[in-house]
Amino acid sequence: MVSRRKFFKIGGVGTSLLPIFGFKRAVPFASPIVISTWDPGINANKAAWNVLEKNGLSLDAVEQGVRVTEAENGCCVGLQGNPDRDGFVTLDASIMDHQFNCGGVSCLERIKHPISVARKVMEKTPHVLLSGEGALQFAIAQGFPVEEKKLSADAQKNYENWLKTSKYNPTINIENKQKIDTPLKLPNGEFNHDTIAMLAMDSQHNLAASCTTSGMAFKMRGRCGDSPIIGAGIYVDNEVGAAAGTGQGEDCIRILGSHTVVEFMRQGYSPEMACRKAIERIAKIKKDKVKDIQLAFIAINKNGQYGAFALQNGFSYAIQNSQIPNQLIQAKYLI
Ligand code: SD4
Repeated sequence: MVSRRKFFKIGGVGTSLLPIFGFKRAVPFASPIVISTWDPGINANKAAWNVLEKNGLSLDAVEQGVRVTEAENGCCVGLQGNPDRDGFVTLDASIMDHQFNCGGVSCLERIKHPISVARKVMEKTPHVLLSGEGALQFAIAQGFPVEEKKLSADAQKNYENWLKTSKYNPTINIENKQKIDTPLKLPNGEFNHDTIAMLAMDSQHNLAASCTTSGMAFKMRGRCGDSPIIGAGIYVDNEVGAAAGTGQGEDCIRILGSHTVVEFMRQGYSPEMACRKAIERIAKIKKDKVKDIQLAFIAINKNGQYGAFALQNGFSYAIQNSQIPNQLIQAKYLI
């Protein structure tokens, strides 16, 4: 058994040796571990950790974790999020376990916990993704309560504001700029956001990922982002690692971002470097339009090492493992 002190020592060496030795366990596992996107990740991590510290499954942890954010007061994830340009809140979510089982829903309306519907898609159907009316019918058949079609007070205000011009220019993570100029704090002190993605490794060293979002504010009706698309919004390969993306969904889909990050980790890159390389790929594609978008990734590898990287300043992620208490970290960024 390796002592804690020794762990940190070996951990440092292990990190630098990783590109040479690949995944030959240069470091002991730092598990359990949970990592999630943006400031609301702090509260979500607490719920995930409750599962992980009792030797629960990473799959349960990532579901329970993001359910907190889906229900959180004043948070834009879930039914409290901003609507599409026709005034409907449409939700995307996905989940993936350590055995390539995965499920998702897109454009789901009036269901409080799309992440749990995504899990049912994974467990109860031969499919991976259900969308729109069909997803809703499936949720109802699975016993999920249907909520009233109603915008939250904040979303109503935002929508009315947007209707004044109805300019179709959906930009993701403009809050990135707001956050720096005029921080919008929630009553509980956390920053508002429309998406949460989470990765976890449990004490059995099994990985899982989840993501849930109200998507891009004032999007076209029927628009589906990266979050429910396996390989784009989330990806898990239990031999290598797990990754998740947030930000401009269309650009994440373009490079199947989360899968790309996992493949970079397979090549021996650290989680942070793997995220960075995926971001660099997007930057190269977007050329002079790169400043118009935000995109970020989080990742953990099979050794329990974690990392993140963003295109622009303003991306935060929450991390907790057996050595590090739950905390928020500002990610490094490219431009
Ligand atoms: C989407 N990727 O719908 C999501 C939104 C997001 O931070 O992650 N916002 O495109």
